[in-house]
Amino acid sequence: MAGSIEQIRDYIIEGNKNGAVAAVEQALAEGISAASILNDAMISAMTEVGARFERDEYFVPEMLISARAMQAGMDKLRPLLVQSGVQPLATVAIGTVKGDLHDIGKNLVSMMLEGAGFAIKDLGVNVDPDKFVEAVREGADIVAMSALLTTTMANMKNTVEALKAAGVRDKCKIMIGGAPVTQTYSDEIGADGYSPDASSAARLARQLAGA
Ligand code: B12
Repeated sequence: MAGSIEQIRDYIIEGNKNGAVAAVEQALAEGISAASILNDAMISAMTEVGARFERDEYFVPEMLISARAMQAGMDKLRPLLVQSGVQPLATVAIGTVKGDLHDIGKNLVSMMLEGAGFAIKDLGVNVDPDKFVEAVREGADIVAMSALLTTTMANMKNTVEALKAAGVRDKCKIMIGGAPVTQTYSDEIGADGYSPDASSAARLARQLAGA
């Protein structure tokens, strides 16, 4: 049993997508629970991938390849997790702000958050502030915004203002990121946190969710 878990973990860390899917199927056939596969293999693997990134042993391409292997495994697991009533840590509504079409970093953050045990509602790119408001009304606990252009960063502030105006600011935590974004900017616009990369984003989200 421990062997299958170890194998899924290794395949994800190596970025072997087909191997990860086959190992998840094997683990399920052996009767290992979806919750155990999620916690002991998927989350554990993505935590290790994040640690390697922080030690400069992995870079964005390696992290993306591992995250894709994790997601392929998650596709098998997701329906079973829902069926067995496993609760995510929290729901994150993530999107690239209005006017901005860059989504590589946003997608990576999204995958790392899913790998850390969060449910993801991906709003895509060029996301209007009202769409974030709607997502919070529908139950998102965390709003995660990405911006890669100095000109679109202002829409992070506009989204915070829209959440306030709609009376839902206190129903969610707000985290922001993207190459031009800083902690100072996060403080300035009244977000709850900033992180510079996908691995620290997962840590920040856990902290914001109190997990
Ligand atoms: C790829 C790219 C594009 C692609 C985007 C493809 C796609 N699907 O995303 C295309 C070609 C479409 C593009 C278009 C443009 N681009 Co462009 N692009 C880039 C480039 C080369 C790489 C960005 C990237 O993907 N990086 C890799 C990812 C993994 O890193 P990341 O996005 O920074 O994300 C990490 C962190 O920032 C963080 N993070 C990201 N989001 C979030 C969110 C949260 C919540 C958290 C916590 C963390 C977090 O975690 C991520 C993972 O570690 C950058 C240059 C650069 N080196 O950044 C220019 C760049 C961002 N682009 C730029 C420009 C100017 C443009 C255009 C205006 C060009 C034009 N004249 O048409 C258009 C704008 C289109 C639009 N409206 O958005 C400028 C921005 C300048 C500025 N300061 O405003 C840059 C910096 C290039 C430059 N040096 O001039 N671009």
